[in-house]
Amino acid sequence: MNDSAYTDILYEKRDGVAWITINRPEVRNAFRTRTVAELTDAFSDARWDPSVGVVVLTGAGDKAFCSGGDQKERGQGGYAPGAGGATAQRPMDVEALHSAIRHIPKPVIAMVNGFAIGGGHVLHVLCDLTLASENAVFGQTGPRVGSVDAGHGTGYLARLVGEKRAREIWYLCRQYTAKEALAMGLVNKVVPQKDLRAEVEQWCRELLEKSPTALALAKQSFNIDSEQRAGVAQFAHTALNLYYQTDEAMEGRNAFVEKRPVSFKKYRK
Ligand code: S0N
Repeated sequence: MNDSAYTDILYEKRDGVAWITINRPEVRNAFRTRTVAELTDAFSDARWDPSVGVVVLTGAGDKAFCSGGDQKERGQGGYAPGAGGATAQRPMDVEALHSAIRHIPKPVIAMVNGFAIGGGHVLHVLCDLTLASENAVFGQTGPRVGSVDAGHGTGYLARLVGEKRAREIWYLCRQYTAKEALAMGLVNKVVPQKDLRAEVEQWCRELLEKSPTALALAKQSFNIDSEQRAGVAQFAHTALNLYYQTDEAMEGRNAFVEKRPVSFKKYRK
């Protein structure tokens, strides 16, 4: 894909840093099939461009980093195939994006400037480092909207915050402040929103001074312990697509889109 063809993201390479920005602020930077394809493509470009030493992932505007899968694109059976261009007829492949973030042998910083929710929360969890603004909000929503990332989304989160906390986050679907996220080891640093970009740029400068090969080896070494989860992630996304075909999953999605309370009671077995 040619980056000039991107419609859902902004992609800019400057002074050794690749800035990847989800550009759908009208839906709190929710990703649709096309967004995921573009993000994966940009990560691939950054991986192979020797001028890039660090990648920053963020969301456009001052309200959201990313609110996960676009619930308006989601139907019975999952997300609609990408429309047009290189993404035509391709299903949403979140697992490929997760893999791209994990396997690019360069540090990836999540610059969380607002809501990091659902699948958007999983994206920041998978980045190497997270720098957040004071107004950032963190959380999963899967069991409320009839969706779950049972691959890295559950397993890798538990590595970061521990099993009890990870289960709380997924089961209760609560929202957590930036201060709470910092206390539970979910983010590296919290700064006022007006200082966030400067803080990220400072971390990038420090990273760019370091040996790229040592950084790559460190990242790949850290990844080894959780790599067994990659097989589970493939399985989990296949299972998720089956779950999306159920009336139970659609109840969660429909309640969000129709702005009404959700009712799962009849699905209890
Ligand atoms: C982000 C939230 C908390 C923001 O609340 P706020 O500020 O009150 O704004 P709203 O009025 O709710 O939203 C403003 C406009 O944006 C639309 N919008 C927001 N999020 C989405 C979205 N995800 N999809 C589509 N539209 C969205 C609103 O509808 C509204 O538009 P208008 O004004 O036209 O009504 C709040 O918005 C929120 O909770 N959003 C939903 C977040 C969510 O449930 N995301 C999906 C979560 N999924 C999972 O947790 C598990 C699954 C997973 O991780 C995954 C794995 C593989 C593939 C996909 C996913 C996936 O994420 O689904």
